[in-house]
Amino acid sequence: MAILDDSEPNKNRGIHVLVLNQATGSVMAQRVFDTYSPHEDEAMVLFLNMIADGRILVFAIKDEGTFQMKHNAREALAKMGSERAKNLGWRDMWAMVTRKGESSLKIPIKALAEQYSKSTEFHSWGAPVSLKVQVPLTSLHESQCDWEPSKENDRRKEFCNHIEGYGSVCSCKDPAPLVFQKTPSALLNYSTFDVPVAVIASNRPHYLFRFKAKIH
Ligand code: MBE
Repeated sequence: MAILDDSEPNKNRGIHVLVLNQATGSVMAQRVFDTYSPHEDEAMVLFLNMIADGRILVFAIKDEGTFQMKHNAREALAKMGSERAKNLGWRDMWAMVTRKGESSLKIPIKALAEQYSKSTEFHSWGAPVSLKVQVPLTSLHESQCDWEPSKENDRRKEFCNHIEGYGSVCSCKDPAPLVFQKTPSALLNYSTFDVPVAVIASNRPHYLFRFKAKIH
């Protein structure tokens, strides 16, 4: 079963990242960062940082993934077990499967598999790479946070077991609230209520969760 097929040429250049659930193998997030272009490497680092420990990550370059990939992003990939990230160059091909390591532990992480092929001259690409790797699944219990039982946390568990990339919503230690007061008391003196709000996410719903508003 293919979990990603992106064979159409001239589309989705850059570093592709798939996040798999370590207990079920299902795809929890899929992104592509066009690290040929500026600042996409910064977005990639932000994304990688918020992924829960233990997730399985699959990386692959399509076309070009290094022209604007700066030190921080290379370092982030190296910390996740890549032995090649620091030297990846123009039109090199690269793929890696790794497990997101425990950020708190300072143990070096080894990738489950990594392959690299060099572009030998400016006008050509590295030869295709191919990885074959078997990843043992963990138990469901091990794969999720142990939030205290509540209706809100049941919803959180359901969401966070399926979708990755919403940061603090799925934080084990201090998760963001899912339930909001309808009318925050600080707004009671405002004269306009019941304003309809349209939320449009198109095909990038992860852009919706941006910040937690605090009203004092
Ligand atoms: C581009 C195009 C793009 C492709 C990108 C990365 C270049 C050719 C010459 C130069 C720069 C870019 N140059 O081609 O093929 O479609 O995404 O390379 O592979 O500076 O001389």
